Amino acid sequence: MANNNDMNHREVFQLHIGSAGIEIGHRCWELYCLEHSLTADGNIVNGTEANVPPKCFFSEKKNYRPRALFIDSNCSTMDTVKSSKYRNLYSNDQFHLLANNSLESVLDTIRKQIEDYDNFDGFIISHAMNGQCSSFTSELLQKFASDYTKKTIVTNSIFGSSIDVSSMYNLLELAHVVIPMENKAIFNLCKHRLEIANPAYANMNRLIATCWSNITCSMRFKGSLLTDLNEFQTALIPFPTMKIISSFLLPLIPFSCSTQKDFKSPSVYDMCVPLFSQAHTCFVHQSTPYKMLLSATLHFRGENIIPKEIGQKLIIAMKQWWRFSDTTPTGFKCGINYCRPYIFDDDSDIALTDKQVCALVNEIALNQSSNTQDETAEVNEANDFLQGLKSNYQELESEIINANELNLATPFK
Ligand SMILES: Nc1nc2c(ncn2[C@@H]2O[C@H](COP(=O)(O)OP(=O)(O)O)[C@@H](O)[C@H]2O)c(=O)[nH]1
Ligand SMILES: [Mg+2]
Repeated sequence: MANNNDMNHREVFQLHIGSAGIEIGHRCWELYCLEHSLTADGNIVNGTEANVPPKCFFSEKKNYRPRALFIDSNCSTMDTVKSSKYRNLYSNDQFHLLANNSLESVLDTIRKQIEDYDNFDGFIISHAMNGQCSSFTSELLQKFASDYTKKTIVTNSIFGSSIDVSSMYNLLELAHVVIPMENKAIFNLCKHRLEIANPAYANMNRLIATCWSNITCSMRFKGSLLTDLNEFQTALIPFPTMKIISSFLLPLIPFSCSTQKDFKSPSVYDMCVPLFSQAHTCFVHQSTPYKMLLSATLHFRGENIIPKEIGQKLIIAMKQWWRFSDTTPTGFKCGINYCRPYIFDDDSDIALTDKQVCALVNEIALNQSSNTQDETAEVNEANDFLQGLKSNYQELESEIINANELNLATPFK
Protein backbone atom coordinates (compact mmCIF):
# COMPACT_ATOMS: atom_id res chain seq x y z
CA MET A 1 0.00 0.00 0.00
CA ALA A 2 1.20 3.49 -0.77
CA ASN A 3 2.45 5.20 2.30
CA ASN A 4 3.86 8.64 2.68
CA ASN A 5 6.02 8.33 5.75
CA ASP A 6 8.94 9.51 3.64
CA MET A 7 7.09 12.67 2.67
CA ASN A 8 7.61 16.06 4.12
CA HIS A 9 4.78 16.13 6.61
CA ARG A 10 3.04 19.14 7.92
CA GLU A 11 1.25 18.52 11.18
CA VAL A 12 -2.47 19.27 11.33
CA PHE A 13 -4.31 19.77 14.61
CA GLN A 14 -7.96 18.73 14.68
CA LEU A 15 -10.57 20.21 16.98
CA HIS A 16 -13.85 18.39 17.53
CA ILE A 17 -16.31 20.74 19.21
CA GLY A 18 -19.76 19.89 20.66
CA SER A 19 -21.69 16.62 20.30
CA ALA A 20 -21.81 16.58 16.51
CA GLY A 21 -18.17 17.61 16.14
CA ILE A 22 -17.02 14.98 18.63
CA GLU A 23 -19.07 12.12 17.20
CA ILE A 24 -17.89 12.89 13.68
CA GLY A 25 -14.29 13.36 14.76
CA HIS A 26 -14.34 10.09 16.67
CA ARG A 27 -15.65 8.27 13.58
CA CYS A 28 -12.95 9.83 11.42
CA TRP A 29 -10.20 8.62 13.75
CA GLU A 30 -11.73 5.16 13.81
CA LEU A 31 -11.47 5.01 10.02
CA TYR A 32 -7.97 6.52 9.98
CA CYS A 33 -6.82 3.80 12.41
CA LEU A 34 -8.16 1.12 10.07
CA GLU A 35 -6.55 2.75 7.06
CA HIS A 36 -3.16 3.06 8.74
CA SER A 37 -3.18 -0.42 10.28
CA LEU A 38 -3.53 0.78 13.84
CA THR A 39 -5.32 -1.09 16.61
CA ALA A 40 -8.00 0.67 18.64
CA ASP A 41 -5.34 1.65 21.17
CA GLY A 42 -2.99 3.13 18.61
CA ASN A 43 -0.48 0.30 18.18
CA ILE A 44 0.62 -0.99 14.82
CA VAL A 45 -1.21 -4.19 13.83
CA ASN A 46 1.27 -7.09 13.82
CA GLY A 47 2.77 -7.72 10.43
CA THR A 48 2.05 -4.23 9.08
CA GLU A 49 5.09 -2.48 10.56
CA ALA A 50 6.06 -1.03 7.18
CA ASN A 51 2.98 1.22 7.22
CA VAL A 52 4.04 3.88 9.65
CA PRO A 53 1.03 6.15 10.37
CA PRO A 54 1.48 9.60 8.85
CA LYS A 55 3.04 12.22 11.05
CA CYS A 56 0.63 14.88 9.78
CA PHE A 57 -2.24 13.31 11.73
CA PHE A 58 -0.60 11.10 14.36
CA SER A 59 2.03 11.78 17.00
CA GLU A 60 4.19 8.96 18.21
CA LYS A 61 4.45 8.64 21.97
CA LYS A 62 3.89 5.36 23.78
CA ASN A 63 1.36 4.64 21.07
CA TYR A 64 0.30 6.50 17.94
CA ARG A 65 -1.99 9.28 19.01
CA PRO A 66 -4.37 11.45 16.97
CA ARG A 67 -3.34 15.09 16.89
CA ALA A 68 -6.76 16.10 18.17
CA LEU A 69 -8.67 17.78 20.96
CA PHE A 70 -12.30 17.10 21.90
CA ILE A 71 -14.18 20.04 23.42
CA ASP A 72 -17.73 20.20 24.81
CA SER A 73 -19.90 22.05 27.29
CA ASN A 74 -20.96 18.81 28.96
CA CYS A 75 -19.38 15.40 29.48
CA SER A 76 -21.85 13.07 27.84
CA THR A 77 -20.50 12.77 24.31
CA MET A 78 -16.88 12.86 25.46
CA ASP A 79 -17.75 10.09 27.92
CA THR A 80 -19.00 7.86 25.11
CA VAL A 81 -15.65 8.29 23.36
CA LYS A 82 -13.79 7.64 26.61
CA SER A 83 -15.73 4.44 27.21
CA SER A 84 -15.59 3.19 23.61
CA LYS A 85 -13.29 0.58 22.14
CA TYR A 86 -10.99 3.46 21.16
CA ARG A 87 -10.61 4.85 24.70
CA ASN A 88 -6.86 4.17 24.85
CA LEU A 89 -6.21 5.90 21.56
CA TYR A 90 -6.46 9.24 23.33
CA SER A 91 -5.00 10.61 26.52
CA ASN A 92 -7.04 12.44 29.15
CA ASP A 93 -5.63 15.81 28.20
CA GLN A 94 -7.29 15.46 24.79
CA PHE A 95 -10.70 16.06 26.33
CA HIS A 96 -11.65 19.54 27.43
CA LEU A 97 -14.81 20.41 29.31
CA LEU A 98 -15.84 24.03 28.84
CA ALA A 99 -16.19 26.02 32.05
CA ASN A 100 -15.30 29.54 33.20
CA ASN A 101 -12.17 30.98 31.56
CA SER A 102 -12.28 28.08 29.21
CA LEU A 103 -11.14 29.94 26.14
CA GLU A 104 -7.74 30.71 27.65
CA SER A 105 -7.28 27.21 28.99
CA VAL A 106 -8.26 25.64 25.64
CA LEU A 107 -5.75 27.90 23.91
CA ASP A 108 -3.19 26.84 26.48
CA THR A 109 -3.88 23.16 25.85
CA ILE A 110 -3.58 23.67 22.09
CA ARG A 111 -0.35 25.60 22.51
CA LYS A 112 1.13 22.78 24.61
CA GLN A 113 0.03 20.11 22.15
CA ILE A 114 1.55 21.80 19.14
CA GLU A 115 4.71 23.23 20.69
CA ASP A 116 6.88 20.35 19.52
CA TYR A 117 5.49 20.24 15.97
CA ASP A 118 8.16 20.60 13.29
CA ASN A 119 6.04 22.16 10.60
CA PHE A 120 2.58 23.05 11.85
CA ASP A 121 0.13 23.41 8.96
CA GLY A 122 -3.11 24.49 10.63
CA PHE A 123 -6.44 23.32 11.99
CA ILE A 124 -9.33 21.18 10.85
CA ILE A 125 -12.36 21.99 12.99
CA SER A 126 -15.49 19.83 13.07
CA HIS A 127 -18.47 21.47 14.73
CA ALA A 128 -22.21 22.13 14.39
CA MET A 129 -23.58 25.57 13.65
CA ASN A 130 -26.46 25.82 16.09
CA GLY A 131 -25.26 24.11 19.22
CA GLN A 132 -24.41 25.31 22.70
CA CYS A 133 -20.73 25.46 21.79
CA SER A 134 -21.26 27.69 18.75
CA SER A 135 -20.33 30.94 20.45
CA PHE A 136 -17.24 29.28 21.90
CA THR A 137 -16.24 28.19 18.37
CA SER A 138 -16.57 31.79 17.17
CA GLU A 139 -14.44 33.09 20.03
CA LEU A 140 -11.82 30.47 19.33
CA LEU A 141 -11.70 31.44 15.66
CA GLN A 142 -11.23 35.08 16.67
CA LYS A 143 -8.26 34.05 18.79
CA PHE A 144 -6.78 31.92 16.04
CA ALA A 145 -6.97 34.86 13.67
CA SER A 146 -4.60 36.77 15.93
CA ASP A 147 -2.52 33.94 17.43
CA TYR A 148 -2.03 31.77 14.34
CA THR A 149 -2.11 34.27 11.49
CA LYS A 150 -0.17 32.16 9.00
CA LYS A 151 -1.99 28.90 9.66
CA THR A 152 -4.78 27.51 7.52
CA ILE A 153 -8.18 26.85 9.10
CA VAL A 154 -10.50 24.38 7.38
CA THR A 155 -13.88 23.68 8.95
CA ASN A 156 -16.41 20.90 8.65
CA SER A 157 -19.53 22.79 9.67
CA ILE A 158 -22.70 20.81 10.31
CA PHE A 159 -26.03 22.49 9.54
CA GLY A 160 -29.54 21.22 10.26
CA SER A 161 -31.68 21.53 7.19
CA SER A 162 -30.29 24.37 5.14
CA ILE A 163 -27.20 26.48 4.92
CA ASP A 164 -27.89 29.96 6.12
CA VAL A 165 -25.03 32.21 5.09
CA SER A 166 -26.10 34.94 7.49
CA SER A 167 -25.36 32.65 10.44
CA MET A 168 -21.87 32.03 9.07
CA TYR A 169 -20.44 35.50 9.36
CA ASN A 170 -17.71 34.53 11.81
CA LEU A 171 -16.79 31.44 9.89
CA LEU A 172 -16.66 33.25 6.57
CA GLU A 173 -14.53 35.96 8.02
CA LEU A 174 -12.15 33.87 10.11
CA ALA A 175 -11.80 30.43 8.51
CA HIS A 176 -10.04 29.91 5.19
CA VAL A 177 -12.04 27.01 3.79
CA VAL A 178 -15.56 26.13 4.97
CA ILE A 179 -16.96 22.72 4.09
CA PRO A 180 -20.58 22.76 5.20
CA MET A 181 -22.64 19.60 5.46
CA GLU A 182 -26.39 19.53 5.99
CA ASN A 183 -27.94 16.86 8.18
CA LYS A 184 -31.03 16.82 5.99
CA ALA A 185 -28.99 16.12 2.84
CA ILE A 186 -26.94 13.44 4.60
CA PHE A 187 -30.11 11.87 5.98
CA ASN A 188 -31.38 11.62 2.40
CA LEU A 189 -28.14 10.09 1.17
CA CYS A 190 -28.45 7.44 3.90
CA LYS A 191 -32.11 6.81 3.18
CA HIS A 192 -32.26 6.90 -0.60
CA ARG A 193 -28.77 5.85 -1.67
CA LEU A 194 -27.70 3.56 1.15
CA GLU A 195 -31.26 2.27 1.69
CA ILE A 196 -31.21 2.70 5.46
CA ALA A 197 -34.86 2.72 6.56
CA ASN A 198 -34.43 5.07 9.52
CA PRO A 199 -31.06 6.76 9.37
CA ALA A 200 -29.68 7.76 12.77
CA TYR A 201 -26.78 10.08 13.58
CA ALA A 202 -24.55 7.00 13.80
CA ASN A 203 -25.23 6.20 10.13
CA MET A 204 -24.86 9.80 9.07
CA ASN A 205 -21.62 10.27 11.00
CA ARG A 206 -20.05 7.20 9.40
CA LEU A 207 -20.89 8.61 5.98
CA ILE A 208 -19.44 12.01 6.89
CA ALA A 209 -16.28 10.30 8.16
CA THR A 210 -15.98 8.32 4.92
CA CYS A 211 -16.15 11.55 2.97
CA TRP A 212 -13.46 13.11 5.18
CA SER A 213 -11.28 10.06 4.76
CA ASN A 214 -11.34 10.84 1.02
CA ILE A 215 -10.85 14.56 1.48
CA THR A 216 -7.74 14.00 3.62
CA CYS A 217 -6.47 10.93 1.75
CA SER A 218 -3.59 12.67 -0.04
CA MET A 219 -2.42 14.27 3.17
CA ARG A 220 -2.11 10.83 4.72
CA PHE A 221 -1.06 8.72 1.73
CA LYS A 222 1.12 9.66 -1.19
CA GLY A 223 -1.05 11.71 -3.53
CA SER A 224 -0.94 14.67 -5.86
CA LEU A 225 -3.86 16.92 -4.95
CA LEU A 226 -4.65 18.47 -1.55
CA THR A 227 -1.51 17.18 0.09
CA ASP A 228 -1.61 19.87 2.75
CA LEU A 229 -4.12 22.38 4.10
CA ASN A 230 -2.69 25.31 2.21
CA GLU A 231 -3.45 23.51 -1.04
CA PHE A 232 -7.16 23.53 -0.13
CA GLN A 233 -6.94 27.29 -0.57
CA THR A 234 -4.86 27.34 -3.74
CA ALA A 235 -6.93 24.66 -5.48
CA LEU A 236 -10.41 25.70 -4.41
CA ILE A 237 -10.61 29.31 -3.25
CA PRO A 238 -10.21 31.76 -6.15
CA PHE A 239 -11.09 34.82 -4.07
CA PRO A 240 -10.61 34.90 -0.30
CA THR A 241 -14.25 35.62 0.52
CA MET A 242 -15.61 32.76 -1.61
CA LYS A 243 -14.71 29.83 0.54
CA ILE A 244 -17.85 27.70 0.83
CA ILE A 245 -17.10 24.26 -0.59
CA SER A 246 -19.68 21.55 -1.20
CA SER A 247 -18.66 17.91 -1.08
CA PHE A 248 -19.77 14.80 -2.97
CA LEU A 249 -18.93 11.13 -2.50
CA LEU A 250 -19.43 8.17 -4.81
CA PRO A 251 -20.23 5.37 -5.27
CA LEU A 252 -22.86 5.13 -2.54
CA ILE A 253 -23.79 1.46 -2.67
CA PRO A 254 -25.72 -0.15 0.21
CA PHE A 255 -23.78 -2.66 2.26
CA SER A 256 -26.39 -5.31 1.41
CA CYS A 257 -25.11 -5.23 -2.19
CA SER A 258 -21.59 -6.14 -1.04
CA THR A 259 -21.79 -9.65 -2.38
CA GLN A 260 -22.85 -8.62 -5.86
CA LYS A 261 -19.86 -8.57 -8.12
CA ASP A 262 -21.13 -5.83 -10.46
CA PHE A 263 -20.93 -3.26 -7.72
CA LYS A 264 -17.42 -3.97 -6.51
CA SER A 265 -15.52 -2.51 -9.40
CA PRO A 266 -17.39 0.27 -11.20
CA SER A 267 -15.73 2.02 -14.15
CA VAL A 268 -14.44 5.48 -13.40
CA TYR A 269 -17.10 6.91 -15.71
CA ASP A 270 -20.03 4.99 -14.23
CA MET A 271 -18.92 5.92 -10.77
CA CYS A 272 -18.96 9.63 -11.65
CA VAL A 273 -22.23 9.81 -13.59
CA PRO A 274 -24.45 10.58 -10.57
CA LEU A 275 -22.29 13.65 -9.95
CA PHE A 276 -23.66 15.17 -13.12
CA SER A 277 -27.11 13.69 -13.23
CA GLN A 278 -28.35 15.42 -10.09
CA ALA A 279 -29.06 12.19 -8.24
CA HIS A 280 -28.44 12.49 -4.51
CA THR A 281 -24.68 12.62 -4.12
CA CYS A 282 -24.01 15.85 -2.30
CA PHE A 283 -23.57 16.52 1.40
CA VAL A 284 -25.54 19.73 1.00
CA HIS A 285 -28.96 20.11 -0.54
CA GLN A 286 -28.98 21.34 -4.10
CA SER A 287 -31.67 23.01 -6.07
CA THR A 288 -30.23 24.20 -9.37
CA PRO A 289 -30.73 22.36 -12.67
CA TYR A 290 -27.10 22.74 -13.71
CA LYS A 291 -24.01 23.94 -12.00
CA MET A 292 -21.89 27.04 -12.24
CA LEU A 293 -18.57 26.64 -10.61
CA LEU A 294 -15.67 28.73 -9.47
CA SER A 295 -13.49 25.70 -8.95
CA ALA A 296 -13.68 21.96 -8.46
CA THR A 297 -11.39 19.11 -7.51
CA LEU A 298 -12.09 15.46 -8.20
CA HIS A 299 -10.29 13.00 -5.95
CA PHE A 300 -10.11 9.46 -7.21
CA ARG A 301 -9.05 6.74 -4.87
CA GLY A 302 -8.18 3.11 -5.57
CA GLU A 303 -5.35 0.78 -6.40
CA ASN A 304 -6.11 0.30 -10.08
CA ILE A 305 -7.43 3.59 -11.39
CA ILE A 306 -6.32 4.27 -14.94
CA PRO A 307 -5.56 7.96 -15.58
CA LYS A 308 -6.65 7.67 -19.22
CA GLU A 309 -10.13 6.63 -18.15
CA ILE A 310 -10.54 9.93 -16.33
CA GLY A 311 -9.57 12.00 -19.36
CA GLN A 312 -12.05 11.10 -22.09
CA LYS A 313 -15.75 10.40 -21.69
CA LEU A 314 -15.79 11.94 -18.28
CA ILE A 315 -14.63 15.37 -19.37
CA ILE A 316 -17.33 15.47 -22.05
CA ALA A 317 -19.98 14.66 -19.47
CA MET A 318 -18.56 17.26 -17.15
CA LYS A 319 -18.75 19.92 -19.82
CA GLN A 320 -22.46 19.36 -20.09
CA TRP A 321 -23.11 19.89 -16.42
CA TRP A 322 -20.38 22.01 -14.97
CA ARG A 323 -19.52 25.50 -16.18
CA PHE A 324 -16.50 27.38 -14.96
CA SER A 325 -15.78 31.07 -14.78
CA ASP A 326 -13.16 32.31 -17.25
CA THR A 327 -11.74 34.73 -14.79
CA THR A 328 -11.17 32.51 -11.79
CA PRO A 329 -7.60 31.33 -11.35
CA THR A 330 -8.54 28.00 -9.84
CA GLY A 331 -10.64 25.98 -12.35
CA PHE A 332 -10.75 22.23 -12.30
CA LYS A 333 -8.23 19.67 -11.12
CA CYS A 334 -8.13 15.91 -10.74
CA GLY A 335 -5.96 13.79 -8.50
CA ILE A 336 -5.51 10.07 -7.98
CA ASN A 337 -4.62 8.40 -4.76
CA TYR A 338 -3.61 4.77 -5.08
CA CYS A 339 -4.77 3.82 -1.60
CA ARG A 340 -7.85 1.59 -1.68
CA PRO A 341 -11.08 2.66 0.02
CA TYR A 342 -11.84 1.29 3.48
CA ILE A 343 -15.13 0.67 5.25
CA PHE A 344 -15.97 0.51 8.95
CA ASP A 345 -15.17 -2.83 10.51
CA ASP A 346 -18.29 -3.65 12.49
CA ASP A 347 -21.17 -1.68 11.16
CA SER A 348 -20.62 -0.41 7.64
CA ASP A 349 -23.60 1.01 5.76
CA ILE A 350 -21.67 1.27 2.54
CA ALA A 351 -20.38 -1.59 0.36
CA LEU A 352 -16.65 -2.00 -0.12
CA THR A 353 -15.70 -1.01 -3.66
CA ASP A 354 -12.27 -0.98 -5.27
CA LYS A 355 -12.49 2.74 -5.98
CA GLN A 356 -14.19 5.92 -4.79
CA VAL A 357 -14.42 9.49 -5.97
CA CYS A 358 -14.89 12.56 -3.85
CA ALA A 359 -15.62 15.95 -5.40
CA LEU A 360 -15.05 19.30 -3.74
CA VAL A 361 -16.79 22.13 -5.49
CA ASN A 362 -16.82 25.88 -5.04
CA GLU A 363 -20.29 26.42 -6.28
CA ILE A 364 -22.04 29.66 -6.98
CA ALA A 365 -25.50 28.17 -6.72
CA LEU A 366 -24.93 27.10 -3.17
CA ASN A 367 -24.09 30.59 -2.07
CA GLN A 368 -26.68 32.26 -4.22
CA SER A 369 -29.50 30.12 -2.89
CA SER A 370 -28.70 31.08 0.65
CA ASN A 371 -30.50 33.91 2.31
CA THR A 372 -27.99 36.65 2.92
CA GLN A 373 -30.51 39.33 3.87
CA ASP A 374 -30.89 38.94 7.55
CA GLU A 375 -33.17 41.78 8.65
CA THR A 376 -32.75 40.95 12.30
CA ALA A 377 -28.97 40.94 12.34
CA GLU A 378 -27.74 43.51 14.78
CA VAL A 379 -24.29 43.80 13.40
CA ASN A 380 -24.16 46.14 10.44
CA GLU A 381 -20.65 45.10 9.67
CA ALA A 382 -21.81 41.54 9.21
CA ASN A 383 -24.63 42.66 6.93
CA ASP A 384 -22.29 44.74 4.79
CA PHE A 385 -19.88 41.87 4.55
CA LEU A 386 -22.62 39.47 3.50
CA GLN A 387 -24.14 41.92 1.02
CA GLY A 388 -20.72 42.41 -0.52
CA LEU A 389 -20.29 38.69 -0.77
CA LYS A 390 -23.66 38.32 -2.42
CA SER A 391 -22.91 40.90 -5.08
CA ASN A 392 -19.52 39.30 -5.74
CA TYR A 393 -21.28 36.05 -6.44
CA GLN A 394 -23.90 37.72 -8.62
CA GLU A 395 -21.21 39.39 -10.71
CA LEU A 396 -19.42 36.13 -11.27
CA GLU A 397 -22.62 34.35 -12.06
CA SER A 398 -23.56 36.69 -14.89
CA GLU A 399 -20.03 36.43 -16.19
CA ILE A 400 -20.31 32.68 -16.36
CA ILE A 401 -23.69 32.75 -18.03
CA ASN A 402 -22.24 35.08 -20.68
CA ALA A 403 -19.18 33.00 -21.29
CA ASN A 404 -19.51 30.81 -24.35
CA GLU A 405 -16.46 28.76 -23.80
CA LEU A 406 -15.67 26.49 -20.96
CA ASN A 407 -12.44 26.94 -19.24
CA LEU A 408 -11.29 23.57 -18.07
CA ALA A 409 -7.86 23.72 -16.56
CA THR A 410 -5.58 20.74 -17.10
CA PRO A 411 -7.98 17.95 -16.29
CA PHE A 412 -5.33 15.57 -15.21
CA LYS A 413 -1.71 15.96 -14.34
N1 LIG B 1 -24.49 14.89 11.91
C1 LIG B 1 -24.70 14.99 13.23
N2 LIG B 1 -25.37 16.04 13.72
C2 LIG B 1 -25.57 16.10 15.08
C3 LIG B 1 -25.08 15.11 15.94
N3 LIG B 1 -25.41 15.45 17.22
C4 LIG B 1 -26.08 16.61 17.13
N4 LIG B 1 -26.17 17.03 15.84
C5 LIG B 1 -26.79 18.27 15.34
O1 LIG B 1 -25.89 19.32 15.62
C6 LIG B 1 -26.59 20.50 16.02
C7 LIG B 1 -25.96 21.10 17.25
O2 LIG B 1 -25.88 20.16 18.25
P1 LIG B 1 -24.58 19.78 19.09
O3 LIG B 1 -23.49 19.25 18.23
O4 LIG B 1 -25.11 18.90 20.18
O5 LIG B 1 -24.04 21.12 19.67
P2 LIG B 1 -23.51 21.40 21.14
O6 LIG B 1 -24.72 21.82 21.90
O7 LIG B 1 -22.54 22.51 20.95
O8 LIG B 1 -22.92 20.14 21.70
C8 LIG B 1 -28.03 20.10 16.14
O9 LIG B 1 -28.70 20.67 15.03
C9 LIG B 1 -28.07 18.59 16.03
O10 LIG B 1 -29.15 18.24 15.22
C10 LIG B 1 -24.36 14.01 15.38
O11 LIG B 1 -23.90 13.09 16.05
N5 LIG B 1 -24.20 14.02 14.02
MG1 LIG C 1 -24.05 18.91 23.04
